[in-house]
Amino acid sequence: MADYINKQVIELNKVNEENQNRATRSVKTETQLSDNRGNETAEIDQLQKERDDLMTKFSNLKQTCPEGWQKFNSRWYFLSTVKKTWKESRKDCLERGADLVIINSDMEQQFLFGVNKRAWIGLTDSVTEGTWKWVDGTPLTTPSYWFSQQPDNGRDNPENGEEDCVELNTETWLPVKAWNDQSCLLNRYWICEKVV
Ligand SMILES: [Ca+2]
Ligand SMILES: [Ca+2]
Ligand SMILES: [Ca+2]
Repeated sequence: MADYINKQVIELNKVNEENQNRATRSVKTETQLSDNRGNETAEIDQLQKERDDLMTKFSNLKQTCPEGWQKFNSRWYFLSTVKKTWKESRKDCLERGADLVIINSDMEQQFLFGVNKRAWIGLTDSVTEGTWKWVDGTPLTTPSYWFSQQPDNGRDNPENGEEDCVELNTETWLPVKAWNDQSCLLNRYWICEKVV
């Protein structure tokens, strides 16, 4: 009988010990899991940070180098390298997600004068003779930068034809006196403008 009881006690102790071991293992596993979770969270944070850094770099890159464009006062300007009629020039700008340049200030006028090319700008009186409108439909109000005697609509001489489009003539004239109305069918360089 005593033997039997002893055996049972030993057996119970064994079971007890095993249970304790199991409990210890389970605590260890839990710690391990929570450590892993911690590592995963850190890894996700790191990846998100890397992604944000790359997004910033990418958008900076986009801002700094569209081919052939230059930035001035949060606007982008494209100066063509070939010459076209006013209408074809405008079409090219629209295809670039822009439009022919609209000049809003002395600073912009001075800047554009600096491109040093005879170029079309986005101003025309082709709808109503003598009523100048920008390509966005707004009427020309001050400031305007006509050369003296301009606009003259080809001196209103029918032999010269109508002059309904505006070129920036930077060859010899003053920066703030550089607009000339010209026949829209002549080929000129052109300047596109867009907001980025
Ligand atoms: Ca403008
Ligand atoms: Ca005209
Ligand atoms: Ca003229």
